[in-house]
Amino acid sequence: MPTFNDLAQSVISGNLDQVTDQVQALISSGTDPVEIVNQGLIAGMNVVGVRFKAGDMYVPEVLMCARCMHSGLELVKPLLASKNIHSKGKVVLGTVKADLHDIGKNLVAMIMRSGGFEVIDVGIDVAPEKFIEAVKEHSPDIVGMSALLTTTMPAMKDTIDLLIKEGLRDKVKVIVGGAPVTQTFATSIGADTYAADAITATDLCKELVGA
Ligand code: B12
Repeated sequence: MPTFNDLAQSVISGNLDQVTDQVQALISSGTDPVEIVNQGLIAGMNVVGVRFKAGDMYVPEVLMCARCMHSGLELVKPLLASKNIHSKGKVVLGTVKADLHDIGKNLVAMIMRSGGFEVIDVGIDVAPEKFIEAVKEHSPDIVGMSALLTTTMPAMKDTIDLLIKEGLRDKVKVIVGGAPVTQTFATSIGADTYAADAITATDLCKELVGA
């Protein structure tokens, strides 16, 4: 059976077949899907992040790693989703305008669903107006926004400001996240809360809806 480290290494090397085989082997052996994600897939992606920043990896290689991550997540998804049946609340979740990073957002969606939330994933590069449209259409309990770039973080504030302008701010709770986002930033833009990872995000959402 592969170790978590083997899986992380396969993500780092962008080897899609190997990632698929190893995730499947870990699932078959009864390994906790949350551990496969955290200790294998995310651990690998964290190393990719460090190397990318240092200039040791380039965008095409990172995209290969992202593909591996995506396929791995797709394999564990059904296991996570089957854990809960009753909806604890509805979340509209998206990556903000001009930001195309979706791995973290997808993970948050997956863990929230496994925690019993109905998640409406509005995708990437979501303009404030599109978030508002989704709020009007779905009447969620919570709006979740993800940003991975310092340049796109202000779009979170723009979205909250538009919620206020449209008279919708009191109807939803707002949670924000993504690597550059902090609690201080979240507070400064008027979000209800911030979480550094998908599991904390899900726990905080339960608190926000009183579940
Ligand atoms: C993968 C990646 C890419 C991929 C994205 C593929 C995809 N489908 O997502 C590609 C190659 C396309 C890419 C492109 C770019 N990237 Co990039 N990318 C990354 C990288 C290496 C990993 C991000 C990731 O997926 N991490 C793994 C996931 C699981 O972690 P996460 O996203 O942080 O999510 C967790 C938490 O943050 C939290 N969370 C996330 N979202 C939310 C939402 C809510 C509501 C909550 C509560 C919590 C939460 O929970 C998640 C799970 O625990 C990071 C490095 C890093 N350290 O973050 C750079 C990084 C984010 N990228 C960076 C840059 C500069 C770029 C580009 C501008 C590069 C370029 N010159 O073209 C472009 C911008 C494209 C765009 N317009 O968005 C910089 C940003 C610098 C900055 N401070 O702004 C980083 C930090 C790399 C670096 N150090 O230089 N990138």
